[in-house]
Amino acid sequence: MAINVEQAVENAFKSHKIVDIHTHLYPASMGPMYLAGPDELITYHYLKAETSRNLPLSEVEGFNNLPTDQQADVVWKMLFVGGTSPISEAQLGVVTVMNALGLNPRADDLSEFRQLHNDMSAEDYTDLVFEKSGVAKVYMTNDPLDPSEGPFWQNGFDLDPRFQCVLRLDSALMNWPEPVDKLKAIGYEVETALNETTFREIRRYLNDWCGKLDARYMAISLPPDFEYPSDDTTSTLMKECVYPTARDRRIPSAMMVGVTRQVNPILKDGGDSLGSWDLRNLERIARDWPDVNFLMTILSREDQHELCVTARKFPNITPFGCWWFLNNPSIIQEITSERIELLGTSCVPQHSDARILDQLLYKWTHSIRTIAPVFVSKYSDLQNAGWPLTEQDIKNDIALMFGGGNLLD
Ligand code: FIX
Ligand code: ZN
Repeated sequence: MAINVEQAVENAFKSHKIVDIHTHLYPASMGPMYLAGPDELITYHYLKAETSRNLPLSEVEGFNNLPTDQQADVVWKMLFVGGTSPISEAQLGVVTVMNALGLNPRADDLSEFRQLHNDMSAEDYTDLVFEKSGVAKVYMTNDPLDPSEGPFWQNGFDLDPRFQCVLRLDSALMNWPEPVDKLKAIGYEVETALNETTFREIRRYLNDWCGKLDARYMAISLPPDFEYPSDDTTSTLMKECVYPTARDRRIPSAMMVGVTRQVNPILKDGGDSLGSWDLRNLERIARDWPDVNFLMTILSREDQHELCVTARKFPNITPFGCWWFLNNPSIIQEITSERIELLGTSCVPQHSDARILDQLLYKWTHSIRTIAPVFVSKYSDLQNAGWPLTEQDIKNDIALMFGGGNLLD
């Protein structure tokens, strides 16, 4: 008997708890790393960038130097009270969050939201957000070389098991020899020259820290001109250190490619942009390292179809998420369709990239609102083609794709 596909997809998403494989979230026990509540939410760099579009250039720096709560007041007035309707994806996100928390999104100021947040402990707020968003686990972005984060790992702290670790490599590998002093300071005898000693010490760093963190994978963000093979320092370190470590430890190497950092530095975190990547580099990487699983997210929309085709050629490539400027309904719809059509279920359709805990309340609702109709259409086609589809089939597929896929838990 034919099932009601729409209902089955809705039920599958309702009954499955999400594993969010890329976020910038941290537990309350990590003190200042934990970001939550209205002031952090409203000063998310996406919203600050949108605010800066409305400010005279001469005022942007002053705005960025204000204390966070005052910045939040400026953003709130500019983007939610005084202006036109808040229909950008980042603005809509705030409305969804406030609605989920039972707050009035047309309030003149943030006082009601601040009150609600201040009245709860960080632990209770975390429970509330996880519960309401249907998220079971989030993967962090962990950098032992970060001056705020490092001491937590050096000194120890209680890690909420809902937060899993990912070793982020940017600051240890990019712009070599900049990382040399930081690595030396924590006991790794790297040299300025990219020689055997340096490679050995970086491999030791990767191994030690993947072990300490029980890292689910290692991740790095790379510019559009990243080439492999190449004499470029980052490419050399990926080849000599990261890929072999991923292979030996049997964890994925995640590459997030296409970011051009700081095209407009005055916007700080909001000042990064993107460019297209030549995916022939990925073909060469996947061919040279058949025993390494590559989790790939690429920033340029132009590259998405080619990424799917490349993944068809190399089973050790798993596309994941609609990253950053792609995390908008029109583009998620397109990317998810082409991934399912070319790769079936062998991809991880989405991650949230949440930086502020509250964002789990909108990023997932919004993504699922867009992704669910894509699945409904594919499962309807399958049923109409004569496949005796069951509700359990759909549940199994969604549990796999939104539970981290085959490579992760
Ligand atoms: O490099 C990254 O992981 C990016 O996701 C972030 O650095 C970026 O600023 C962001 O927040 C995108 O959503
Ligand atoms: Zn990110």
